[in-house]
Amino acid sequence: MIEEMACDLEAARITSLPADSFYISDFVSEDEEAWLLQKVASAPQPRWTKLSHRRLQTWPSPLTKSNTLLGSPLPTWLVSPVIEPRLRKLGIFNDAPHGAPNHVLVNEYHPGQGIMPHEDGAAYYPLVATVSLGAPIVLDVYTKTSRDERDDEKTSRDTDHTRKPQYRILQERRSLLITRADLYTDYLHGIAETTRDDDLSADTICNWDLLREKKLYHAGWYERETRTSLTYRDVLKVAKMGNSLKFLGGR
Ligand SMILES: O=C(O)CCC(=O)C(=O)O
Repeated sequence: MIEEMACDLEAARITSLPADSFYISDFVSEDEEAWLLQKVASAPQPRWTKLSHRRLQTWPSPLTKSNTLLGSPLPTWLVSPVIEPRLRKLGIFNDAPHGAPNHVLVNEYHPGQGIMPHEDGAAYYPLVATVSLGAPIVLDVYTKTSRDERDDEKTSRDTDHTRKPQYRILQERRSLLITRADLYTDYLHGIAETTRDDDLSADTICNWDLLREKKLYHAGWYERETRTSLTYRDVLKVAKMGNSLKFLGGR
């Protein structure tokens, strides 16, 4: 199944979205999903950053204030099988400065939790590959307004609960979602803080035709369960190990 993704990225394109996004519903197997979730769960407690609406692990380390990654390898469980061989075979990171992801955020959402509309910003090459584990979730995509361009308005954006998404992407467990280019730079994305995703149909979910288990959503809704995402990115600025002390404030 997964090995035969045949590197056919075009077949996975979400055609109703602005350029570019791709959805592969069967990216990791059930065994791999269970193994990855166990790896996330077995990370030492200090690895978790507790935020008000989710918790987060940052691998290999958080970026510095100047958006620099202190160069060190990702742990092997985040490399194989997701990066090697699968993302490499898809070739999506070929044009990124480091040719492969060097940074992974692990997000965990319990029912009722989410993430406010935001953009991922200039620290990264404009490409995110997200592996979803444990349960489905809907990612909302919003058109960026001129107000969003102004940093000083960030707070009001974060508290604007009336804002309606322009597109909705259903991410099934075990799937891969790739967003890049205009969709990365010109839009915001977020996840609603709800215990149930509803109004699900071919008319409202832009990757409906690419779903693996449409029948699960035929009632038009599902109850949220704990969902974990692995978001793979390429950080543009990387400090070589020898220079890391400088970034950490050492001599
Ligand atoms: O969990 C997700 O799919 C989205 C995460 C996200 O938006 C982020 O880490 O910036």
